[in-house]
Amino acid sequence: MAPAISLPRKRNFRACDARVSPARTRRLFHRQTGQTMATERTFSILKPDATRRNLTGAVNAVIEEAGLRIVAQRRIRMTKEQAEKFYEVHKERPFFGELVSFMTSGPVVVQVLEGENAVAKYREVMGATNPAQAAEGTIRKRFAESVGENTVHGSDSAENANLEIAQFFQDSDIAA
Ligand code: 3AN
Repeated sequence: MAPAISLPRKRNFRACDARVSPARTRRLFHRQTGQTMATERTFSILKPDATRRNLTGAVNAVIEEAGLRIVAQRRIRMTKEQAEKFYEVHKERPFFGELVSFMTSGPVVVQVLEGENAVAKYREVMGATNPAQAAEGTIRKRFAESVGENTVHGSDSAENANLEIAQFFQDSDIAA
């Protein structure tokens, strides 16, 4: 599990850039230490195994308890084309067909999450890809059924977060 994130208290920071768009990260600059603290956005999907088992509220509670804010959310039925585009990076992997078929097997909830270091924070809250290896208290440990049907997706970098958010949301869909 990633180490706990420890940052100076927020009131010591001032915003250098007040606008947070999917393509940008607001950086708060600490005058005394010169450190920056990032208010980031990440992209999340509550997968078909979560909607099928009526777990979207339970998963959202874990997300919110971790201090992440759900600033955009929509329940959709992903098309095969959307799923293939979204998981294009995995297209040579043996599980690609199975993954696309699972992601289109039922409704999903696509979300934009915002918070300090949201990308890393959400990865920590989700837990390892394989629920058998996920840490106690993580979403995948608590709810995931298998490595394929593992309840949630979260972006693995700020750059990918921006690309993934842009695939499903416009700036005007996001209310921070
Ligand atoms: P993560 O979602 O933890 O970033 P990735 O990016 O390695 O994991 O994999 C993307 C998705 O592909 C996973 N969330 C999971 O649904 C699926 N997946 C990964 N590895 C396997 C596997 N060995 N068998 C079946 N599906 C897999």
